Amino acid sequence: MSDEVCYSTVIFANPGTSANDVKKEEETTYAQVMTAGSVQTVPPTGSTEKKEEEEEIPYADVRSEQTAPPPGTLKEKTEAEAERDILNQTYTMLLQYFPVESYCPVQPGTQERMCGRCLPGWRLLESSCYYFSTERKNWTDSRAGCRKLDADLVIIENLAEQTFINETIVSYDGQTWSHYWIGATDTVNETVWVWVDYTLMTTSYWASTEGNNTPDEDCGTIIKSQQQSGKWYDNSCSNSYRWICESRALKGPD
Ligand SMILES: [Ca+2]
Ligand SMILES: [Ca+2]
Ligand SMILES: [Ca+2]
Repeated sequence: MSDEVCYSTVIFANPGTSANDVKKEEETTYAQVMTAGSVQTVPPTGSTEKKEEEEEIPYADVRSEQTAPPPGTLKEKTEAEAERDILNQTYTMLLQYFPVESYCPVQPGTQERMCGRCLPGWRLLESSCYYFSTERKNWTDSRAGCRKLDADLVIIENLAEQTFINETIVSYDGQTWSHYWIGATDTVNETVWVWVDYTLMTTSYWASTEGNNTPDEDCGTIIKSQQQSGKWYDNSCSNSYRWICESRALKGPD
């Protein structure tokens, strides 16, 4: 029954309208008829000729109506395109500030970029990256070298970090003895050791008798040696040693 054509005629008669007027309106009014699946216009009763003519006309618009996307799909496409444009804009801006070439080198085999959490040649421990130099410079210039790479001299906060750094320098090259600058200094207040981020040194791994300021030593190193590798020394900041940088690693996949 729901597919049957139903129509109704509604006449709003003004107060005072005579019965004849109502009748007149009734004769000339035709109604829009709706079925469950389509909308059709029903011509005035009695125009049989026109009805037949309409029936002969093929449904010329049917094909285009079938191929046109539903309004919902069109809206989703427009939204997706807008989102794509925003993402492209964000990506272009990121390329200006993020060193993509450094962190995401093109792989020789696939020619695709692969991003690492650290710069190539740096070593990762938890959320930090570490660089171990082969050059030698004084403490200030070593620190400047780290800062150029968006890093700073290493801050050794716990035994895990201390062990990792010691194991790395022990296996780093064939040298049996070498000092590496770390980010500790007591230049401002003698015997008050602070890190390069201005935090107070609360955990330390000094060699025995070290941290002694003898004769005038205000910058910290970690030593690679056969006897006491990994121990800390205070040294003259103008000495030339290797150095260790630390930077925050890029966030990896969870
Ligand atoms: Ca650290
Ligand atoms: Ca000192
Ligand atoms: Ca010393």
